[in-house]
Amino acid sequence: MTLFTLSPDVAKAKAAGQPIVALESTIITHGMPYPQNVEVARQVEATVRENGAVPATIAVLNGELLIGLTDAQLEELATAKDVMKVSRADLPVCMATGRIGATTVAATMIAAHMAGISVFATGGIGGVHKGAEQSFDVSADLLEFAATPVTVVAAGAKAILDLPKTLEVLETHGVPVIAYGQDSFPAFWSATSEWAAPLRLDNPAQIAASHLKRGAMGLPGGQLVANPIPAEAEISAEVLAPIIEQATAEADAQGVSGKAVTPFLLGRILELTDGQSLKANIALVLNNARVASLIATEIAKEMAATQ
Ligand code: PSU
Ligand code: MN
Repeated sequence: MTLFTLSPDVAKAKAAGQPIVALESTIITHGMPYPQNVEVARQVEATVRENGAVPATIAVLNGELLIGLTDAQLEELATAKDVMKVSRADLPVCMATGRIGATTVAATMIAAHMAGISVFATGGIGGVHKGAEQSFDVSADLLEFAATPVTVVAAGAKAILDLPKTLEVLETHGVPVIAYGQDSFPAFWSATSEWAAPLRLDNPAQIAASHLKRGAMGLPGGQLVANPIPAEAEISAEVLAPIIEQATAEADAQGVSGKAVTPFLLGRILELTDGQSLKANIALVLNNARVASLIATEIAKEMAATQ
């Protein structure tokens, strides 16, 4: 049974042992408006290439799980209607029914691992939502980190989430949360938060070494590398707090639940910040693509040396 299809570029890179960075697609279909979504997806791929790795954007088109998209496929996904938001639970259903699906962090980790890709770059991960003690809204992303051995570079988690509860769940599941180059756990639009990250590493080689050690020890699960947004692109927590509060209140009032919560909040915050949040989002995604490429390069070097 064919489970996935590698793009020609990704197949070539795999055969040559070149570093590859997986990229998710929910950020394209449910995280940003058209046409910025496809422009950003192209910029992210270019950044990966500039930093010495090969990009593999992951999505489902007509039921086919694609590891690496052509430019035409990227455009098709970015403009498609009725795209499924595909997490662990949805991926086989989306494939079995021939639909179009955009992969979340969890599903992208699963697909990357199946394709032998160790590193993945995104914007922010899903986490424990505010009010989770009532709603029980905890993203499947968190449990995926405990199960699937992929190192994910993200800018921490958004302030729409409950950051301390998100960190607690990751700790319970034995997920290494590694701040890159600082002590504080980054909060997506803000480089720092009031919470310290449990771990800190300052260079890509150490992150690669720790990824490989986990694998060699047979520990299931991956690593979360929390990479702060570049200082010049930050939006202060004070500016965002009332906007997040308003968006969250609207979601509650309108009874938004389940998978729809994160896209709803992201869309409202974009409107309420007049697009400022999108600019910051783009800057941090590009920065994550860069760091992920450096980590993937170190892993590829190490694998070549030990073969
Ligand atoms: N957080 C962001 N931007 C995003 C997402 C989360 O800041 O685009 C997307 C990612 O694809 C993530 C998914 O995996 O939303 C999590 O959705 P949920 O909270 O429904 O698990
Ligand atoms: Mn959820």
